[in-house]
Order: sequence, then C-alpha cells, then structure tokens
Amino acid sequence: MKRTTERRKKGTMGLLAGASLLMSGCGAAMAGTPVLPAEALDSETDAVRADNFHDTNTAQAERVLGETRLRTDDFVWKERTPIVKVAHIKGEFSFDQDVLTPDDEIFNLYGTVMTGVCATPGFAMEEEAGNYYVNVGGRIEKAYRVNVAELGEEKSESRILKCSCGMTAGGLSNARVTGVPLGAVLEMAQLEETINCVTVYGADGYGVPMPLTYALEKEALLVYQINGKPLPSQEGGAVQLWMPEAVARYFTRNITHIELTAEAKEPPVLQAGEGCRAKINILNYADGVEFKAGETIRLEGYADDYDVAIEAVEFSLDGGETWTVCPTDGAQTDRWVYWQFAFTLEEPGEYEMTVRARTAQGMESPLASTLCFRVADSAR
Ligand SMILES: Nc1nc2c(c(=O)[nH]1)N[C@H]1C(S)=C(S)[C@@H](COP(=O)(O)O)O[C@H]1N2
Ligand SMILES: [Mo]
Repeated sequence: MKRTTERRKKGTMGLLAGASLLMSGCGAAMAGTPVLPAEALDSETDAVRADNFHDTNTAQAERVLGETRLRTDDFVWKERTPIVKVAHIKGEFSFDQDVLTPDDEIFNLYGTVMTGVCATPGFAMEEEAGNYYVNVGGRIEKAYRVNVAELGEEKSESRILKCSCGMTAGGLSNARVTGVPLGAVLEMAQLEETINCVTVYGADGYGVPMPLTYALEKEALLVYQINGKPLPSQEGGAVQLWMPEAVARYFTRNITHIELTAEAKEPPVLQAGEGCRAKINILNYADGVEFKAGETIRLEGYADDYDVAIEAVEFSLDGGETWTVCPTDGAQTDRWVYWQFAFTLEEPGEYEMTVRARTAQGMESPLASTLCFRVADSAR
C-alpha cells in the first residue's frame, strides 16, 4: 500500500499504482477517504493564466530534511481489525517554508525517478567542469553568448524556491538556488516589441515556449548552483531554468541556448493537471508504523499548489468525517509549505490519518495523503 511517504522509492510505478491503491484504504475496510481516481493524474494541460504573484523572500534559518524517513514497504494489516476513529483530532500544528530537500533527492526525484513519466531519459553522464555558457539568439540583431556563472559574480540572486511537477502528485522539492535573472541576461539583447515568446533549450533539444512577459514577471532564474553546489555539466550544459510558481516542465536542464521569437499568438502558460493541485504528502513515516499509547506522534510533510497559496492543512482521523483545520497564515507561493502536526493517542489500535490541503481558491486536495499506523499498548 503506497502512501506518499518516502520519495526515493516512489518510482514511476509507485506514483501511478499509488493513486489507485489509495482508493482501497489501508487494507482494512475504510470508507469515506476523499481520494481521487487514477485518471486525475493527467498531464500538464495547456491553459492561459494571467497571474502574477509577488512575494517576499525572507532569509530564515534553513533546515535540510534529515534521514528520518523510513522505507516504504508494501503494507497490509496482518489482521483486519476495525480502525479506531477519532473525531476532531487535536494536535499542535506548525509550518516552515524554508526546510530544504536534501540535494541528492532533488535530482533523484526528477532526473531519475521521474524520467519515465515526464522527462527525457537521462544518460549516464560523466561530470566535467560546469559549462555555464548560454547562447541567446532568435529575432534579435545580434546573437550573443553569456557565461552565467561569471555573470553571477555581479548579478547573482540566491533564494529558496520549490520545483513542483505538474504531472504527478509527488514530485516536489524545495531548494536554495543561486542564479542570474533571465531578465539580466536578456538586457543585452535589443528586444523588438514584436518579441513575445522565449524558449529555453536544453542540450537534449528540450524547450517549452513561454510568454516573454510571464518569464520576466515571474523572475525566472538561470540557476548554476543548487543548495550551494555547482550544477554539473550534463550533455554539455550545466545551467537550469527555475520558474517560480510554475510547473516543473518549464525547468529546462542543461541549458544550451535561449531563443526569442515573435509568435502570431503568445504561447499559453502551462498549468498543472487537476490531480496534482493542492498536493499534499506525509513524508516522515510509512504505512504500518507503530507508536506507543501516550507517545507524541509527529507527522510532517509538504503542501503546495503552484501559484496559489495554501491556506490550511487539514487532518482527519475518522476517514474524512471530521477535519481539524490548521491555517497556514502568510504562506507564500514561491516555496512549499512544510508542515508538522503532533498529537497523542491513548487507545491502542489501528488508525488512519488523512491529510489534505486547502488553497486560497478554496480547493481541497483532490488526492489526499494517508498514513495507516498502529498504536500499541504502552505497557507492552
Ligand atoms: N533538458 C531538459 N530539461 C527538462 C526536461 C527534459 O526532458 N529535458 N524535463 C522537464 C520536466 S517535464 C520536469 S518535471 C523537470 C524535472 O526537473 P529536474 O530533473 O531538473 O529536477 O525538468 C524539466 N526540464
Ligand atoms: Mo514534468
């Protein structure tokens, strides 16, 4: 039974299988869990959105997720005892947007694990000195080439940003990235007014056209360091585009060139698939974990909805009959909402926690996250 608990193990299969398995609860008869059928995991759909959110980016203490996560093994209760339901579960809630994904996972998550779903196959790359050169061309007087890392000595920006896949309910990381604003690189071009489209190409030929105004308003960054480490060259490029609040499809890796064009129609802005909206995940435990009666149970994980703010994280210990609403006042859209919920249970038995997020648009996670666990008698 796959819950979205340990990301490294959540391979291509886990993601898709997980969605349908979610419907069957914890192996025991659990009704009423608000989860979504597998077809909700549709692809990133094209749609225009006219949103430009500006945020504050506070430099706070950074915490990288530790190795607290447990392995997720397929989980079924040994005996089908009824699940203990608790209405209006009380707990202590907090959230922090500056918790970082360990950097090895950032690349595992998308570069390797997601390969089959939405990225082009990665090659076994030999690491070489970073190639930070990016060519700029298209409908401009004179094409030019910049060394992004060199330019960064003067114009770099460093901020924590999330990267959220618009095709899977998992696929979310939060990292401190350092790069040069796309705007600073394009300043060197004589931009004609007819130019309305920018496409950032990777060494593999990958590139997603986007409205130039959108890229500039969102403050797209040409990133050459993630979590303080220089990006290695892969297939001849090292720079990656990070687009605040946008789906990960825009995050072209191994950039080789940027093309400015005048299109008859501005390209649409990519949106996330419905099943990936208000994404939520419990990260620190896998199904089947056992706690002691009276012990403090601390759950943590993320919530995110691209350019829409998360307004609350909600918890249910009775299969969705009642919810404990924990507001996330002031949550920004450029980073994930990393939440914690601590509670205790005195009664031994088997439980199922369901977590969902509510957005500023009033949307509830179509795909809730659940954790099946056991509370053992503390005397045992
Ligand atoms: N060069 C290149 N960049 C790419 C892709 C690709 O196939 N080639 N896939 C995109 C998609 S669909 C996703 S989800 C993200 C994954 O980000 P990461 O692997 O760089 O973390 O990369 C994007 N950037
Ligand atoms: Mo993707």
